Amino acid sequence: MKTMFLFLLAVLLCTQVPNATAQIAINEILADPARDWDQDGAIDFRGDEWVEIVNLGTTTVDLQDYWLRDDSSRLPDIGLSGMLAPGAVKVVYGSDVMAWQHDMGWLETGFGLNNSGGDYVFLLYGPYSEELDYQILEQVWVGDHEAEDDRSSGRDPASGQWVLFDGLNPYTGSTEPLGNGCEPTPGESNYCEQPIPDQAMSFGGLKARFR
Ligand SMILES: [Ca+2]
Ligand SMILES: [Ca+2]
Ligand SMILES: [Ca+2]
Repeated sequence: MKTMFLFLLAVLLCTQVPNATAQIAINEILADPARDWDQDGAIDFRGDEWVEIVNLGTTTVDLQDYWLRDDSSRLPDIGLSGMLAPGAVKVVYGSDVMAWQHDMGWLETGFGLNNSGGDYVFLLYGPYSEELDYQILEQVWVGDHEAEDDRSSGRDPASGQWVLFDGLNPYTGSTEPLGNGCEPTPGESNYCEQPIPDQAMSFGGLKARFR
């Protein structure tokens, strides 16, 4: 009976331990830059790509042992570093990736996010591994219509759903995620407040509004 009690206590304690790696998440991705996003004075299809991460938890996280890559190989494109406070975001430019790859003595490919056909962005966790056996914390698909000039895909902070920040290059198609009319927000919260155009409101919506 005592053994059973200790076993149940152990199970309870194990399930109560918060998952410290669950706080960091991919927040926004821009795969097809047409402007100088990293502000180095040049527009570069590799250097100006960017991926933003966010700390969704309630404690500051040391980003060591977190890695990002696309779907071209299992090799990480960059190992992250620094501290990220609760609610804070951090943007990683392709030029940051290339500088890191340079320091590692690797090919300077940047993220290499596909502009057509789509691509995955992976957030990985674990100590440096020759075998590349990192834990995949998250993988985000960036579709063909998302990877167009200066459109980013981001996590809406209110709903948690992915939306298309198409303010610089409006998307009129019907493939999810749909555009929200806001410009990309590198290094800032994905907050977007766009008034709903009257012409886009349905008759039912108008009736409800003026009832
Ligand atoms: Ca640039
Ligand atoms: Ca690209
Ligand atoms: Ca953002």
